[in-house]
Amino acid sequence: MKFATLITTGLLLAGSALAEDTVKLTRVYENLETKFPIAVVIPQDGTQREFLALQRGQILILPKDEKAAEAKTFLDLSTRGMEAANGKFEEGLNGLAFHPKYKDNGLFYLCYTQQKPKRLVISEMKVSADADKADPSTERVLLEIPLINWNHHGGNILFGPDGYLYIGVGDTSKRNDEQRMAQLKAVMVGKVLRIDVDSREFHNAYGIPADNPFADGVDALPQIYAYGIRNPWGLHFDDKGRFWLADVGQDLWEEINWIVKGGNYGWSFREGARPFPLRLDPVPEGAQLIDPIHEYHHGDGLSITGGIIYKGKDLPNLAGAYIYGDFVLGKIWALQVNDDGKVQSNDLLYTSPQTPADNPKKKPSVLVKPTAFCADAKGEMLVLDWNGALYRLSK
Ligand SMILES: [Ca+2]
Repeated sequence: MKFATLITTGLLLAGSALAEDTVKLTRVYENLETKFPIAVVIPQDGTQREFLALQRGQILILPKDEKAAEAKTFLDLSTRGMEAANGKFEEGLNGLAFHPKYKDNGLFYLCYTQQKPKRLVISEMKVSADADKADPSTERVLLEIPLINWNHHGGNILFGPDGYLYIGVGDTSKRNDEQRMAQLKAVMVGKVLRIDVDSREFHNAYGIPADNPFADGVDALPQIYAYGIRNPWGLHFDDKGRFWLADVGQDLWEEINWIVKGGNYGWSFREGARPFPLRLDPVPEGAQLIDPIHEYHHGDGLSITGGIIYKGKDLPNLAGAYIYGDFVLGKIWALQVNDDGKVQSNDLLYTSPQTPADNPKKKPSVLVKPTAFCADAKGEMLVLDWNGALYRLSK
């Protein structure tokens, strides 16, 4: 009842100031408990099962019947103590990826936070004899990355077309990259990492791809694939092999980047495609800072949630568009980009009903806070909402 009031008020207050939505969000799985969803991932095992990862440490298998009131629990790590008391906003389970050969080896990968000491854990686990149940006793920790704050650590993981595991790690700074981590190649925070989970070279846990940009580990950690990243949220490889990464901005600009091997994406010398005014030391000579392919100002949104290329059939107008959103203001856009990275169009598709805060300095309450954009088994677009709902983009 409270929610209904909020929505009505929001719509009334919103008035004509908001652009008209060109898509709808249709609620799906409304009878399931889906608090704090962070990803829907489909393993390449032919079953087309949709695995829903929840930030509090559970992985559910979404039932075929979208009206069902129960889902199978594939894994439950909710008693692991992933979050600190003040960490519930960003800590927890942040990433899930299935091995490209999951069908044969039953292996999948998790990225989650742990406390005392605060760290990001990347681990491997195996399915049990029951294909719908993971076996937590098989867990094998690959990598642990020390963190010094509860926020800005990213944590999305995915396999690239090369079969290697990519890990997006934020700068672990509360603000301003105070520790100057993002440019420092001696730490794994503020980076995109790439590791070979099939190798046992590194402490017998994983290997370093021979063509990683700093594979020799001299003056830079060999796990690093790209750097100068603030808080990556939303990693995606498209069919053309392009690697999309949304980097959450701090004061003014939210970014969409195309990541290339060894690339330096600027933070904290730059925020978006401009100098970051709070960093006064000079950019090292010869440094090549790569600007985002697209950015938006904090007048339009406050925290980017990266998405994926739309490949479904229901919304032909969106064919080939990169669908992404803003977590704080509840917006969804479609970005069309040339092969050379030049933006052709950026259309606002949807704006969540919202209620302005009493205090104008505070953020509004929005109904839909997108945490991820994921393809369902038919290739249609699911929008995951941190407030606890799943939606499908529809006409
Ligand atoms: Ca950047």
